[in-house]
Amino acid sequence: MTQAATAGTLLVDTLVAHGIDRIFCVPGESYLGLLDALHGRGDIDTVVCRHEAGAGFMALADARLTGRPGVACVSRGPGASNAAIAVHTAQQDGVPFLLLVGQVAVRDLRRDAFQEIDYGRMFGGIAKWTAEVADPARLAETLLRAIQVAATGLPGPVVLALPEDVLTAPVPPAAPVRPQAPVRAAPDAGDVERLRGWLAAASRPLVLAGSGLECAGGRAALKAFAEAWELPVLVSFRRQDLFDNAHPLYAGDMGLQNPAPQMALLHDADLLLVLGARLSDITTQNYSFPDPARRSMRLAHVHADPAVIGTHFAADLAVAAPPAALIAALGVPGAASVDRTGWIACLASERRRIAAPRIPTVTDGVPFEAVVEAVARHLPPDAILTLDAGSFAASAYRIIPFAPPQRLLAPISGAMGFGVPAAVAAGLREPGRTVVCMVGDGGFLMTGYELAVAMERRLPLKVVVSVNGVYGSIRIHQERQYPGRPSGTGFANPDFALIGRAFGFPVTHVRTLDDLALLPGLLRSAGGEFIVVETSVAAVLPGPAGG
Ligand SMILES: Cc1ncc(C[n+]2csc(CCOP(=O)(O)OP(=O)(O)O)c2C)c(N)n1
Repeated sequence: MTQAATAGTLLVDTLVAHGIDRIFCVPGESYLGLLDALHGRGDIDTVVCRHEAGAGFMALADARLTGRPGVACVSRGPGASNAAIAVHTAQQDGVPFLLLVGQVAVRDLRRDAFQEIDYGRMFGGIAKWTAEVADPARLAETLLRAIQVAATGLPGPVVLALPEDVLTAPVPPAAPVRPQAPVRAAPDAGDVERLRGWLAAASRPLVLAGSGLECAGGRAALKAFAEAWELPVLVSFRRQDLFDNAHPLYAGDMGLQNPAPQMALLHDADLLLVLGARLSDITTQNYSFPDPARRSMRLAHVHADPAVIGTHFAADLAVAAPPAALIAALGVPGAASVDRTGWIACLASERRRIAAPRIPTVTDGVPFEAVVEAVARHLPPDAILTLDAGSFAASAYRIIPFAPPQRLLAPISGAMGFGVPAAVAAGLREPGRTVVCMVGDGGFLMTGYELAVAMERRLPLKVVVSVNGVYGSIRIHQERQYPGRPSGTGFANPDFALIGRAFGFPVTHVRTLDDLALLPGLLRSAGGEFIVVETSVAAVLPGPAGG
């Protein structure tokens, strides 16, 4: 049956015109008009999720893989509340995200109608922009702005509330909103010349690379730039996949707490060139790096969004342009005059020291670091690794030597529940690649049921569940601050093997270090694998074993 032109169809046509070929949803009666507009469409894949947090996380992971806004559709009130974690994560991670929320009918707006929420107030503090389309005639312009806001500058979440009667309202037959040309900002020629001089003269330069380089060609541009100019590269928090970690110029990542000897070395840099990263608390080690009172270190900050420059540190040179544009403008260096070999070697050897596995001897299970070490050695070169939040993940950030095109999908926000949905989205987006998810028992029981989507779509995910019966990260903090007084951090577990089987996965147990010999085969297998690791708690707690 031919579809009458409604605001719902205009919306879907506009998403498609912007290259959006997949949306993630949990249905609601508040947006039946949008669901109907999706009916029978071959150009957009509707992924039906089991919880709005899962839908939102899938949309964020998809956005990180495509560079386009991820889209989740959820119902009003309860649905939008469940999706809030994804809005927060998109904001903290700087990921373009459109959350489309069904809303009560226009006549009931602001009457405390059934399941009504004023989304401007609800998401005001975490969304980049929130809008409610109360007039179908304003849908097109609102969509254009929503996509533009989500995707430009520092990308982020946009929430659109769509009253149910607006979605079904007829609109004049019209072409979908056309994508506008990309907004290009170019670096100032004088700044480029100045920076060329600084880069040529620096004895101890450092590049700090961030999400702004997570774009088509960004990683290749960073590599070519670092090699041409002989620049060691640090990556920002949880962005290890921007640069080959085995490259002699790799200097490591900015983590939750970098070791003091490494920080002492980094403070010795005489030029810090920040490319597409925000200088936020973790990346700056709680605003201590660079030293705000630095005397001998120059700071050049390059970011597509001027609003993130100069927030905590006065830059000596500030460029509001995409980092890849600056790299292109800098071109190639003249003849090298400064010998940086010693500096580069020091940074690399410090990084190697940090990355060396430290597997303690314990008797209460497998130290998860041993699992990570095995994954590090056998991760296929095309792999996408998704990490949930938890103590099990700490060594993955340290040890796994990511190398493009490998990808790491892990939220800067530290949101639990991201790992499994992100793996599902990655499996859908990159069917030819190996997708591995590592998740704790706590995190798995938050969103692990999204494996139902993997089952439905026959995605051969490799899911590694670290089972230790505690919210380990929090138990570690608790032991440090309140030794011997565990409270609110332990729990009983279901039988994870049964859960894995219920979702159609073959299950493998890892109970001893010897069982890890199975891992290479499991990572290479053609089908899905569900690996249940009986993880030691003693290995990570403060004390003789955990250190
Ligand atoms: C949604 C959410 N709730 C709570 C937290 C706080 N938190 C961070 S890590 C963690 C424990 C994770 O436990 P688990 O998944 O079992 O992994 P483990 O730390 O034991 O390895 C908690 C509760 C969080 N980051 N996100």
